[in-house]
This record gives sequence, structure tokens and C-alpha cells, in this order.
Amino acid sequence: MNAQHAWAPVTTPPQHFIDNRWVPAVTGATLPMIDPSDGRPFAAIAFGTAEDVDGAVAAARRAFEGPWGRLAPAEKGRLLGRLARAVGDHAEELALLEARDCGKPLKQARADAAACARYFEFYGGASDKFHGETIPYPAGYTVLTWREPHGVTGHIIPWNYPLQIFGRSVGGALATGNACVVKPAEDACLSLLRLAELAAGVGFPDGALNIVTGLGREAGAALAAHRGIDHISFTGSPPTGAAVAGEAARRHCPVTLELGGKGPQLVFADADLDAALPVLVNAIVQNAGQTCSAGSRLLVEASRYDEVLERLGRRFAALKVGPAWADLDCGPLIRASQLERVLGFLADAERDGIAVVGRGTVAADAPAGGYYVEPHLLRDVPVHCRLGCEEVFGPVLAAMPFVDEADAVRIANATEFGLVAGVWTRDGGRQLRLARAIRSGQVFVNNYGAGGGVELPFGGVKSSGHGREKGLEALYGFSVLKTVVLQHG
Ligand code: TXE
Repeated sequence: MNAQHAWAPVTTPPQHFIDNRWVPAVTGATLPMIDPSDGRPFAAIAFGTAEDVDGAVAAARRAFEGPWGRLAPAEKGRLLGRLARAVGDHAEELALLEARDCGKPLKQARADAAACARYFEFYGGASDKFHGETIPYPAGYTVLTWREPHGVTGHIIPWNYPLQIFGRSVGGALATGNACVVKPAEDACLSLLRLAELAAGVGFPDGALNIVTGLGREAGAALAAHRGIDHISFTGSPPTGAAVAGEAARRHCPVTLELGGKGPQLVFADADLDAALPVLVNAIVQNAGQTCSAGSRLLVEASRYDEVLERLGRRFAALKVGPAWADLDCGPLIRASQLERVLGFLADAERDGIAVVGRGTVAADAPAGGYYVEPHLLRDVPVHCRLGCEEVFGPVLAAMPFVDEADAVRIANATEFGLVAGVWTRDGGRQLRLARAIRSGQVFVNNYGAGGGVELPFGGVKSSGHGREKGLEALYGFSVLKTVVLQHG
């Protein structure tokens, strides 16, 4: 493996994409993009400020009140379908950008590009099939409900899955007729800038989809506070989500928040371990554990705890970490501060005497400047310690035993999060009891995230956030219901 890799040159200029055009930052300033695989700058983006956000919101408003707003739902759906095909046609180019920008192994980036295309395909098909109702009322009246777009929607996208989260969020918003302003994460935006260019190429009217890049605390905060934004969709950390929601609340702007998780995987003694073990590993190793729905807590029935850990430990020991282009089990983490954060959790575990059951390896010739950490399987992690409760956002699986079903539910519900849970048991009654008892937006039984989930409503309870994206359910969040009462005698 070389310390350098012959990536294709980045063709997106260090500019915003507003009104279907490349637009430099008002200040002319740019920010470097760092390759997590080697820690070196490889491209630049525009350093957006509140003035740039103003320009993007104004463009979106013109589109909403003009050509985009006037387009029939079927036409909007057709454009989304064309975008899906364009993403499919450029999937390899987008995947390579995503891999380099995020440090993802290529196979993961390819899966993300395919999922992104699928979101646009799904929402393109939904655009003209989302409608209101009539409500029975006294004679002489007719009552109708309409589903209307909010207007201009803001989308603050994190760095872990830019293509997928853009697809699920912007796809739903465009399908319901909104015009969008997107603020990608400063750590990873290149695939989204290219995607906006592709959208212009397939015929989206000027201003329907705009991208402003820059720092979260500047451009992101300006978007969250903007009076021209009618709905905000945010995916990121709980504290930033609270700040965004606080700004939105000042002007009573609706928000959808997806704020991560601490996904419990409950393995009962009757589980099919041959089926479960590879899925349990993948659920924490995928994207180096930087996944909101990562299965980061492993709860195993005491009678099979040692056996499960022994078998999983061997799988962890075989995991390989390296640069995105090497396409191993794990890539690097996104940036130095995330690496420090994950190493901090591991240092705490060592100080507290928590045993490592299995640990992967970083490839010897991985570039020295990359943000690499070995996957870790840790045993007997106390339920209420920081490692047991907080989102690590790295490839670290915290195992703990449980004695019976009630104990399993108590531990599963013992964190502030509630996004995704997994239950592994052959007992049908228990499957349903647990699906009800676990406080979580999604519960998977004898699988975890199978099928990718474009069709499946997704979002959390408790500190994991509120509102739903993905599936048809997202369309309710990206629209507002109007009730019309006609008295006609
Ligand atoms: O998140 P931030 P960070 C979690 C994960 C991770 C931790 C910190 O646990 O370790 O958050 O990551 C934008 N106003 N998740 O610091 O700050 C920012 O530009 C408006 C879980 O990267 O929440 C980026 O686009 N926007 C998660 C986005 O918010 C602001 C995905 C996320 O950044 C802003 C990512 C502000 N004041 C991290 N400050 C998930 N749910 O999947 C920042 N941003």
C-alpha cells in the first residue's frame, strides 16, 4: 500500500452552488478539505457566511414562488427520477469523491452512492401520490385537507453519510414541493456539490436546490436562524441539534432532528449465532462506527455470554483498518478531534480495567497522518458508565451480560438515546414483547438494517431526536396540512 494514491483530480471549484451556478463566497475565503486517510489537504471549499446563506435562501424563495413551485407534482417526480438515473450513471465518480472526502472504504462509498440514487427514485415515485382527504361534516359543507410544502427548507447534513443523508432529506423535501438550501458538513461536502451540479444538468429549475458550504457555527448557524427558512432538518450531535432547534424555536420554525444513538443488540440464548455474529460485527464496524444507527452495545444472555464474546473476539482480531483506497474493513475516522474522542473512551476503559476481548489491526503501511483506530470489543462494560451510555462514534463495541428478558429491556432502555435496536431470538412471543418494550425509533428482529431502509421511516425518541425521514412518512414532515371548509348550502 502506498502513502499516496492516484485519486482523480477534484473538479468541483471552491464555491457554493446557488441558482444552478457556481458562486464564490461573498468574502472570497475558502477552507481546505483534509483527506482523513493521510491527514493532508487535497481540495478547498467556499467559506460561507450569513451573506452567502442570504443569497441561497433568496434563490430558493424565487424558485418556490416561481418555476419550481409551479411545476406539477408529476413533473417534479420526473425530475427526481432523472436525478436518480444521473446519480446511478455517475455512481463511481460520486463514490470516489465520498471515499476520499470521508475516508470510507470504497465498497461502503459505492453502497452509499447506490442508496442515494434509490432515495431519489423512491421519492420521485411518491411525488404525485401524496394527497389530502375529505372529512365528513354536516350537510351543506365540504371539508378538504391539502398537503402543502413548507416553502424553503434548510438541511444541515453531517459528514458520516453525506450522499445518503442528502438523499433521504432533500429527496423527501423536493418530492413535497419545497425548494432546498443545504449546508453540508465542513469535513465532507464534495459529493454533494457534484450532486447539485448533476441536478442542474437534468433540468431542476434555478434555485430549487442550493448548497452553501462553510463552518457549522457560521453558515450552519446562519441557516438555522434565517427567517426565510420554513423548516429545518438537522442530523448531527445532540448539543448542536439543541442549538439549531433553539434558533428555530425563536421564530416557531418546525424542525426534524436526528441526533444519533447507542444502539443495543440483544442476543438471547436461543439466537442463531451463525446468522447473528457477522451482522453484529458489521453493525459497529461499518463506516468505522461513525454511524448513528451503529449497534454499539452488545447485550448477551448470561448463559452464552462467554461463548459469544469468544467467537466475536476472533472476528474482531481479524479486522483490518487502512486508507479508503485499500478498501479494508474500516477506514480512518473523519478528523483528528474524532480520533482523540474515540481514543479518550478507550483510555478511560483501560483506566477502569475494562478488558479488551478482540482488537483489529491498522495496516502497517497506512499513511502516518491518517486518523486510524483499531476496532475494539470490550467486555463487562458497566451499564451506566460513559462508554456504556454515550455515543463513541468509532468502531468500539461495549458488551454486557443480562440475566433475563426484563433485565435485557432495562439495560436496553438505560441510555438517553433511542434510535435503533436489534433483537436476536427465535421465540416469537419474545420478539414482539421486546419490539414493544424497547424505547427506540426502529427495532430489527433477527437482522439489523437489512435492505438499507430507504422505505423504512427513520428517526429517534428521547435524545435521539424527533420527526422521521425515509419512507413515505418523511413526506408528512416535509409538508404542512391545510384544512379547507366550504359552506355551500
Ligand atoms: O457534530 P455536529 P460533530 C455525533 C457523534 C459525533 C459528535 C460530534 O457522536 O462524535 O456528534 O460530531 C453543523 N449551527 N454525530 O462535531 O457539530 C456541522 O457543520 C448549525 C452524530 O461533527 O453536530 C455539520 O454539518 N449547524 C451524527 C453538522 O452540524 C451546525 C452525525 C453536524 O455537526 C452548528 C454527526 C451550529 N451551531 C455527528 N455547529 C448522526 N446523527 O449521524 C455545527 N453544525
